[in-house]
This record gives sequence, C-alpha cells and structure tokens, in this order.
Amino acid sequence: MTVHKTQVAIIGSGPAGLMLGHLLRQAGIDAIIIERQNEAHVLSRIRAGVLETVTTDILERLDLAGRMHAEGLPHGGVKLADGERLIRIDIEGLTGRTVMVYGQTEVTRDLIDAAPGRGLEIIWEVEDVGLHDIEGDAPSVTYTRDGVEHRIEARFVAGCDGFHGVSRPTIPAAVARPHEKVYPFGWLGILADVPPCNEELIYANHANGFALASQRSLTRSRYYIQVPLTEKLEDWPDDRLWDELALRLGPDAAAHITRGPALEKSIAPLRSFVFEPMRHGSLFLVGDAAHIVPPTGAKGLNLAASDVAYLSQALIAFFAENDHDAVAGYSDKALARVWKAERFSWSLTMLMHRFPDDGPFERRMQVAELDYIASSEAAQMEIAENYVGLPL
Ligand code: RFL
Ligand code: PHB
Repeated sequence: MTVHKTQVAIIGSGPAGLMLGHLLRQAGIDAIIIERQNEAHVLSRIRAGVLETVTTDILERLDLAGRMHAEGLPHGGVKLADGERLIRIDIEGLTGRTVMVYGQTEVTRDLIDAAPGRGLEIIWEVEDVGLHDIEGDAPSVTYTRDGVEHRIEARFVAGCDGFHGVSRPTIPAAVARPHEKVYPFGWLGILADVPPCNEELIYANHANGFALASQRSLTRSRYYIQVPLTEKLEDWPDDRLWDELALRLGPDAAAHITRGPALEKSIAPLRSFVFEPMRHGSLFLVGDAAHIVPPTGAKGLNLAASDVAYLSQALIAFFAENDHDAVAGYSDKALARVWKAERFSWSLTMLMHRFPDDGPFERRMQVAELDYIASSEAAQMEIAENYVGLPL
C-alpha cells in the first residue's frame, strides 16, 4: 500500500474537480485529483457550450482565460423559435451582460494543460476508488492503479465524480434527500465542421419536437433534436438528421444551414436531480455528483462552477483562519443557487419540448407562454437574467 498525504483529495477530473484543484493550489492548499478515465477520454467528451460569468470569472482568476478570449464568442442574445416566428431575447440589452460560447472540451483542456506547471497532480486511470472515515476529520480515499494499492490521507474529500460516481452513494441513506424528475425523451446531438446557421443560438419548439442550433466557433456547429429514448443512433444517418433539423428550426434558419459529416453523434437522456445535503462530515459533493439539470438552460457546467466558487472560498477560509462556519455553510449556500437553476432549466424544458402525454390544453399553454414572452419585456427579462446566470 502506497500512502499519499494531502489537504484535499479530489475525486474526478471533470470541470468541477479541475477548477477546484486549481483554485486550491493558487491559495497554497495541497490537492490531488484522481480520475477513473485516461486524459484522452476526458478530452474527447463533447458536452456543454455556453459559459456564464461565474465560469469565465474562475478562468480569469486562474489567469487561464487567454485562449477563451481569443477563440470564444461572446453572445448578447438568444432566440426562441415558435413555428414561423423567431423571438429574440436581448440578453445584453436587458441585463448588460453576455454569455461566452466556448466548449467544455476547451475549458477542460486549458485546465489540464496548466496543471503540471502549478503543482496540481492528476492521477489518471485509477480503479476501485473507495472513501473511508468521511464522518471524522481524517478521511481517506483508496484506489488501485496498475495493480498497486494506494491510499490518500486528507483533511477533506471533494466528490467531483459526476452523476455515476462513487462519492454520493457513501452518504448514509438516513441523511440523504434525493429529488428526481426523468423526462420521457433524450437529445440527439451532432457536431460538424460547418459554419453555424445563425450568429446566435436558436431553441425551437416544433410539432416533431424540440431542436437547438448551437455552435463552438465560426466554423464548428453543434445541433440537437429531441428524440424518444427508444431511438438508436443507427436510425439517424447524417442526412436524416440534417433534414429533421431544417424542418424543426424553421425556414429562416434552414436556409442558412450548411450540412457536413458528423464529427460526433450521441444521445443523452434528460433528467432533473438534486441531492441534499451537499456535505456530509468531511465529504463535499460538487457539480454533477450532487445535481443534474436538463441541458435546455445550458446550466450544468455553470452550476459546477458556482459550487466550486463557494467551496474554494470555504476551504481557503478553513485552512487560513480555521473557519469552520464557512465549511458548514457550503451545502445550504450552493443549494440555494442550484434550485433556482433547476427551476429555470425545468421551465424552459417544459416550454420548448413536445411531451408524448400532452393534450391540446398543454399545447395551448405553451403557445400562450411563447406569445406572452414575445410581447412582454418583463417576460424576456426573466429569461435573460436566468440565462445569463444569477449572481453568486
Ligand atoms: P463530469 O464532467 O461528469 O466529471 C466527473 C469526472 O469524474 C470521473 N469519475 C471518477 N473518477 C474517479 N473515480 C471514480 N469512481 C469516478 N467516477 C467518475 C469521470 O470520469 C469524470 O471525468 O462532472 P462535473 O465535473 O461535475 O462537470 C459537470 C459537467 O460536465 C456537466 O454538468 C455538463 O457537461 C452537463 N452536460 C451539458 N451541460 C450543458 O450545460 N450543456 C450541454 O450541452 C451538456 N451536454 C452534459 C451534456 C452532460 C452529459 N453527461 C454527463 C452524460 C452531455 C452529456 C452526454
Ligand atoms: C451546446 O452547445 O452544446 C449547448 C448549448 C446550449 C444548451 C445546451 C447545449 O442549452
């Protein structure tokens, strides 16, 4: 058994674990990240595309925002398509702020590349991860790597290991309060090296189901359509998917769609999930390990960033000033913001998708709400301030 000693053991090298590790190292706190996958696998996952200020601020604070500013695209608006009509939400005009279109893959790459130079150790391809003594103040994490057993002895453990990780299940059922809603469809996504069909993102509600036109750069597009969970990728050759996108996004957008071969295609289920509490003893849950939102509001990665902002602040106060209150307050503080993002993501999902069990009344409610949004600055403001991101 090889023993490592650190202050914070971080499980998972997704955006949550990487941002937390860097912020702790910047404050002179020791941290080690262990990750189940290899580096190439983590960097090949195509996920979120829209960053709120809470996320870009962390990259700025770490002095790792250079490539984001050079290659990312600030967006001052977003569009909702309702049949023939495009409703523009003027995010910048209404809130004075913008969002940044810069892929999660790029954020992850910038954080991983900078790790060795900043003394942040990432141990890849670990197996059989186990958490021990999380209820006391000397927790440990065990794992095996290349057949060798290891133990990390730490003061705290940060569970940044995503929805399917091992951290959350170690919290005893007697204190666990999970809340879940599963939606009866998924999103089929396609990434292609073609120019986007619009300078802004378009969220469309069409009789065949939801569609989203997003982008990664001026030459790379990301599109999604709502599909039943029974659908298989083989059922969606590129041509069928492009035809369906053109139909659902409406004639204006369709006229500007450039088709191209898929670099990546995948189906993801939609779910809302919140696990309370986000701290148990010396274990913190961070990001997807604690909560999942349907991607409609582009909130998943940004919620991981706000958790990290709260937790890094609490841990820095703990190690500098022995401040136990900040650590004790992490769960309530993070959950207050999480629930608001859950509400927004759920409400935009309900507004923009077609639900198999909905009748004419539910459809008229969607039409009325879209009509109201089109005609009311107050309604547009509600979307704009949530989409751009609520304050910390
Ligand atoms: P991540 O990114 O899932 O990272 C968790 C990391 O933990 C590792 N891990 C373990 N490591 C060690 N030991 C174990 N036992 C481990 N078990 C797991 C995993 O390999 C992984 O590297 O969580 P994190 O850091 O909290 O970041 C959250 C974001 O990744 C997530 O909220 C978003 O990507 C959600 N999401 C999307 N959000 C958006 O805003 N827009 C999107 O378009 C969007 N698309 C997506 C998504 C999430 C997806 N998932 C999780 C399947 C598409 C997909 C497919
Ligand atoms: C994406 O570009 O992947 C993306 C953008 C906005 C969303 C979801 C996904 O709401």
